[in-house]
Amino acid sequence: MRSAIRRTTSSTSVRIHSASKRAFNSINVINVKFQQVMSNVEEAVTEGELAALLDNETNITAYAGYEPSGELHLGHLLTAYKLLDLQSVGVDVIVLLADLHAYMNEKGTMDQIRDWADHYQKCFSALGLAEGTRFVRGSDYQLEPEYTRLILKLARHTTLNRARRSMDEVSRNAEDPVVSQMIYPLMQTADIGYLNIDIAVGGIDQRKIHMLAREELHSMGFKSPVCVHTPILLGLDANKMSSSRDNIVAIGDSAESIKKKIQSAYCPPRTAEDNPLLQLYRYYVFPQFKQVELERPQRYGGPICYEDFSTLELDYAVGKLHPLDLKNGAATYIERIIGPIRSALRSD
Ligand code: STL
Repeated sequence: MRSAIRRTTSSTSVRIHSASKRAFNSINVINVKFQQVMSNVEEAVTEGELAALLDNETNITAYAGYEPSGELHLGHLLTAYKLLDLQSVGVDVIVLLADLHAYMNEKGTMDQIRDWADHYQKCFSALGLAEGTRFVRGSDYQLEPEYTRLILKLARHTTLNRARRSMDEVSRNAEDPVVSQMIYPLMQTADIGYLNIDIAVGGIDQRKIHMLAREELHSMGFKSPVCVHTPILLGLDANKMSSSRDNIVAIGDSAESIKKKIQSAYCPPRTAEDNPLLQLYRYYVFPQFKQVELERPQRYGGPICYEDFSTLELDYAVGKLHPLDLKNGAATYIERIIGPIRSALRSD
C-alpha cells in the first residue's frame, strides 16, 4: 500500500516536474529574447507590451526609418544593431529608407536622396541586415491613394500643437516650421499603420512622434506599436554628435581617420560618466565581441581581457586603465566593425 502510494506520488511528481521544467524553459527562452531586445536601450514603451508580443505572437514586424542623406555614422548603427537583435529573436525586420521624409525635411533634391538611399541600403546589408530584411523606400508607397487617405484622416485627428511639439527633437528650424514639418509626424504615424508594424525602433528623439502614433493609431482602429528607443550618444568631443563638428566616426572613414578621431577624443582619466570612449565600448564593441582584449604597457600590468562592459568601466574609473589604453583598443575594435562594411562597399 505504502509503496503504491509512493509510486503514484513519485510518478505524479515526475509529471509535475517535467511540466514545470518545460514551463521554466519556455519562460527562460522568452526572458532571453526580452533581455536581448532590451539590451542597451533607453526605454521600451511599454516593456509589458513588448514581453507580451515576444511571448505570444508569431510574425511580429519591427522597423526603423532613416532619412537617406549624408554619410552614415556610428549614431545610425545603434538602431540598426537593435534591428539585428530583433531579427536574432525571430522578428521580421523592415528598414524604411524614408526618401520623401528626407525631401520634406529639406535634406536635398530627390535625385541626391535616391543616391543616398542606394548607399544606405548597401551599408545596412554589409552590416548584416541582408537576408530576410525588407528594404522599403517611402516613395514606393507614400504616394498611393490609400496612404493619402490615412494622412488626411490623421490630419483631422491631430492638433497643430501636438504635431508641432512632436517634431521638437527632430526638425531643423523648429522656430518657424514649414507645413511639411507638420505632415512629417503624420507620415511617420501612417508608415507604422500602413506597414502593419508591431515594434517601432528609433532614437529617443523620436519619442514624441511615437507617442502620437501610439495614440492616434489606436483610436483609428490600428495596432498601437510598441516603441523601442535607443539612447542618443555623445560625439567624440562630448558634445552632441554632428557631421559639421566632425565628432563622429563615419562609415566612410578610413582606418587612419578612425584612429586619428579616436586619439583626439575627449576621455577624462578615471571618469566613467559622459565619457564618449566608454560609450563606444558599451554600445558598439561589447555587443559585437565576446572578449575584448586591451593592450597595456607591461609596467601597468600588461594586456588585459574583458568579457563585459561593467568590469572594464570599473577598471577605468579606478585608474587601472589609462585613457590611452582605452583609445588604442577602441580604434582597433571600431575598425573591426567598420572595416568589413568598407570592404563590402568597395567590392560592390
Ligand atoms: C532623421 C535621422 C534618423 C532617423 C530619422 C530621421 C527617422 C526617420 C523616419 C521616417 C519615417 C518613419 C520613421 C522614421 O516612418 O536617423 O533625421
